[in-house]
Amino acid sequence: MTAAGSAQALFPAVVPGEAERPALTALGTTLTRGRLAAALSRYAECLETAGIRPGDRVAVWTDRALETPVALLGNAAFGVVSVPLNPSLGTRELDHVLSDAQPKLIVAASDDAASRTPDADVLRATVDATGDAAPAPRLVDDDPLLILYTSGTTGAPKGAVLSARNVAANLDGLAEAWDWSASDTVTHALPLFHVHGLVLGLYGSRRAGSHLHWVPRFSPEKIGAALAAGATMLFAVPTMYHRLADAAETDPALAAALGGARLLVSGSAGLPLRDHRRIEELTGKTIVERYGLTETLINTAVPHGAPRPGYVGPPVPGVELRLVDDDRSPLEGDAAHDDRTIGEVAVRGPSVFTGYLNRPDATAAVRDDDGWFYTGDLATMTTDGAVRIVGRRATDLIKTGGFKVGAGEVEGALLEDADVAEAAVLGLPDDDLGQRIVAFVVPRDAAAPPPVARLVEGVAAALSPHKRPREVRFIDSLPRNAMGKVQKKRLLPEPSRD
Ligand code: MLC
Ligand code: AMP
Repeated sequence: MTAAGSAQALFPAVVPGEAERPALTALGTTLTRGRLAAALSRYAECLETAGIRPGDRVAVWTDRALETPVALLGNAAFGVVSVPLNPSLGTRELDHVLSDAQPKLIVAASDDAASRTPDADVLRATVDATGDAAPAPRLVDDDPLLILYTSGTTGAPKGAVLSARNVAANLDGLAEAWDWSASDTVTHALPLFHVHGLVLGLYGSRRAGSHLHWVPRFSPEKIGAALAAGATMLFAVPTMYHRLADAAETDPALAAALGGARLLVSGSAGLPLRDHRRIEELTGKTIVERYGLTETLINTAVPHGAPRPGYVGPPVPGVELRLVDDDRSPLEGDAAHDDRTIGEVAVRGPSVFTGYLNRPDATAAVRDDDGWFYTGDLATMTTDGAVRIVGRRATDLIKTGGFKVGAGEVEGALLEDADVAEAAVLGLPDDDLGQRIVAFVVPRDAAAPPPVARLVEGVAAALSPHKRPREVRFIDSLPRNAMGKVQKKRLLPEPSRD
């Protein structure tokens, strides 16, 4: 491994005298800093026994169990590259990820998960927090730390390769913006196979030295309990805040618990102003938003102490950000910061990923020779640098519940059904999910369309349940222009077309 430049550890070592402070809580178990360090050392020994060396790729089924965060932290500390796997991954997507990433080992916290990959080398993870802790060897270097799969408009998801330096630089910038320190307790109920829950929630807590109270399955009650037990920061997607607001309307204890947090952070999709206001009215706290992508990590963040609903904040310290026009030329003069002129967000800096695994073509399409990454997100900017996200270039990218879904992959899965002639998938506005996936399906036989449940289950089983259509509408034909190209916008009700 190269230890380019800095000799700083990715996660700080346990300071004598602080070993008894809580580090990780999940499902009723708390590991202190000392015991967590021991558990990571025991886990690393298991990896070594399994023949794994620093630099190897290890996939982790992200089951809702304490073993999962321990394995993901252990991989990072030991220097292996984690490939997190959504436990609900459908067969087609799982085959793709495994053949693309070629992990040397798969770590599973349950027999269920282990049984899904019978032909692979599987390590059944346990949490053994006994014995001594070896000093954390992983340095902040340019070697890969994570491969995170993320959807595009078409085709199978791509593996974004993030280095230890990408992650460390971004987390240090966020710690500065949010005054995030070892005296904080973060709580979140996010899955550990995406940036939000994994990089910010899990790795961020370790890097800041704070306590993480992970709630493996979201419910307003469990988040309320974690806050009431002393969590100071909450990370959540807008759908969760929407549901928290609904619940807090009839649950004053939940409202008080939310109001007691130091910082409520929303991200992964835009938080509607309506939900901003509801939370503020119910709790007295204003949510701060931050905006990011798997490939770039977090680009902007509203700082602690300066809430600004409707804006995702100025760039995170260390991130260069500018708005560009259709030709990727920077907006100039007033247009660059009049809070009116819309441009595409481009970012540059140490948090931008190293590239897509096995896809130099796709990497070149999003990052230019000067290191600028083009996000596809459309935004305005104020004179003091606050960014407001107003849309996305590609209508074929859907954000539902904070998950990114490519319309093309869902259409492909629908077309696997023998009774489907054509399919077009759109994200329609939804109060709870932000966007809900709606499939417009042309059946082969209009008199005998396939059962909706079969289509929905088919997508869930091939891709992943969160990619399933929430609604299926049968139509006679897809609208096309004179060239025969499908015009999805004509499937929308008039007011949603722009
Ligand atoms: C329901 N289920 C089905 C099903 N219907 N399974 C198969 N077929 C069907 N037809 C199952 C689901 O698998 C799930 O099981 C359970 O029922 C509930 O599913 P759901 O209805 O889809 O979940 P929902 O309640 O809508 O979830 C809402 C949510 C979730 C907010 C909890 O959307 C969520 O966790 N979002 C977080 C997304 C996130 O982390 N994004 C970060 C991306 S990183 P089971 O067993 O699975 O519960 C990024 C960068 C950045 O964007 O800036 O952060
Ligand atoms: P993903 O590929 O899952 O990492 O999703 C990244 C996308 O999520 C971005 O390109 C944005 O479109 C969207 N996103 C993330 N955070 C926000 C936010 N705070 N407001 C609006 N959109 C967001």
